[in-house]
Amino acid sequence: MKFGPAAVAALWWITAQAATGLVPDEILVKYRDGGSFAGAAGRSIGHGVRVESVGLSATARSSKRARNDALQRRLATLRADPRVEYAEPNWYGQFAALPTPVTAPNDPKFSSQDWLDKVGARQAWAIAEGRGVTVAVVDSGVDMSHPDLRDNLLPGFDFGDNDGDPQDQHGHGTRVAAVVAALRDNALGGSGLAAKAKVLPVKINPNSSGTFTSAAVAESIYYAVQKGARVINLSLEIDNDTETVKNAVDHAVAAGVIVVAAAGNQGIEVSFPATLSNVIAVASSTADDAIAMHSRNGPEVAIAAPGENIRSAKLGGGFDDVGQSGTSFAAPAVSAAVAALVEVEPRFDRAHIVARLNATGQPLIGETRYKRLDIGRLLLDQLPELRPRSTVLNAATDSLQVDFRLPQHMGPVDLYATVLTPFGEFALTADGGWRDVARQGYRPLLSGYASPAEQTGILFGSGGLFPALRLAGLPAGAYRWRIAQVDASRGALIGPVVESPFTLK
Ligand SMILES: [Ca+2]
Ligand SMILES: [Ca+2]
Repeated sequence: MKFGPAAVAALWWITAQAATGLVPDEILVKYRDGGSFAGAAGRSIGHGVRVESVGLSATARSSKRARNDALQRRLATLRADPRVEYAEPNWYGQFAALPTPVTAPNDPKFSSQDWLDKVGARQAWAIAEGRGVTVAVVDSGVDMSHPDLRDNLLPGFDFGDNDGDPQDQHGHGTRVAAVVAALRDNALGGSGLAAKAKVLPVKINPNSSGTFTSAAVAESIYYAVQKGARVINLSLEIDNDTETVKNAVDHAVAAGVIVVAAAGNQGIEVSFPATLSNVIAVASSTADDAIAMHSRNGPEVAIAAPGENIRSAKLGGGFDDVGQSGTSFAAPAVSAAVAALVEVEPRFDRAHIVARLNATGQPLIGETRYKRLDIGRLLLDQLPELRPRSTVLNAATDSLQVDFRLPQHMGPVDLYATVLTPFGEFALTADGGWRDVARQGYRPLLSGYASPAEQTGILFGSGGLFPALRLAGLPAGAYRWRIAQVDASRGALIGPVVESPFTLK
């Protein structure tokens, strides 16, 4: 049996409308002979289309109060007419203003934290700050009574001294923790990038030592998973690859934890554990968006973040006047961004996150394999939620009903829609046809879809915005429908918005 494109045209149509916001029943038509519309208002122009008004240099706005699913057919017919220069749907648009960035916080050292505005922090703070997300900082501990941190600290553990108090005696972990979640707008010190996230301090070094063992790192990772961390930050390098740490990271990833690791400093190749393929390896960028001289680099790096002259919290309660540098401070910026992203997109895994980081990141000078973190764009590009009411449908009698929630401030994105059938995956095309994904890849169905305000409702079906989806004529079998983002410039998949099965009987 062959998958018949005609039989599923209705499915495309509804899917496309769901994602696009067409003005129902309206088509913009321009004839090659620009004078064709003189006095044409109210007249039929054939193909079941009536001219509603004429403007835009002899482009007619045509209207036909007919079923929505006939529009695509009308478009195709009009386009096939040799007199017609073009015919297209009348798309809705939105004003292009972004959510207002939060005003500068009152933290006195914020003005010296240039990197925060560099990565779009104040745009991001209008959307998410890692609320409800735990970031484990596997490090030298954290200054547990630091006034700019303590309210965001969970009780942790000290695997360096094997006690229950992860009090930092070195200073490194306190700085790293403050990059993630120093308290914002508390009139004290500076601000973290995800100031609503909680930090789980896990100490790996004995007392104030600058060294630690791979065994302590592995123990800390298992502990962080057990304590419910969603993100684990590893601003550290180990002299050699170790199976013990690799197994711990594999365990964390299998548990759905995102592991972020510094690429390492003062060397050529990326150091372990950032070399592991299931962590997010972070390089360090400069204020000018070059790769920092101190940063290691290589094919394992997933993203860069500012790592030069980063002012952060100090042992004993203060905040730096002079910044420190290193991939140690770039990694926690990414951990914070991941914490904010999973607050709004809890289903995202490493692959989605890395793709989205790069799709929304800023270009680097002299490095094209990955981008520099832009958390503002990362969070603005939120995705719609679609949820089908039933997943087993009778082709002859049922229609697919889907609840939708379009998030506020969804930034302009490129979307594709496909149906995965027993006969392969088919991508919907703008002209209503189907394209074999296996042969032709993912292409955007539409570009620049945006949602300025949150909307909820039934997308189609009884009481919905659009007519019921008619399934009659489709062969029985297991189907999935998907709507996802693509990076139109590279044709790459950024991540599924929705992937939902349905069975046709
Ligand atoms: Ca201790
Ligand atoms: Ca503060």
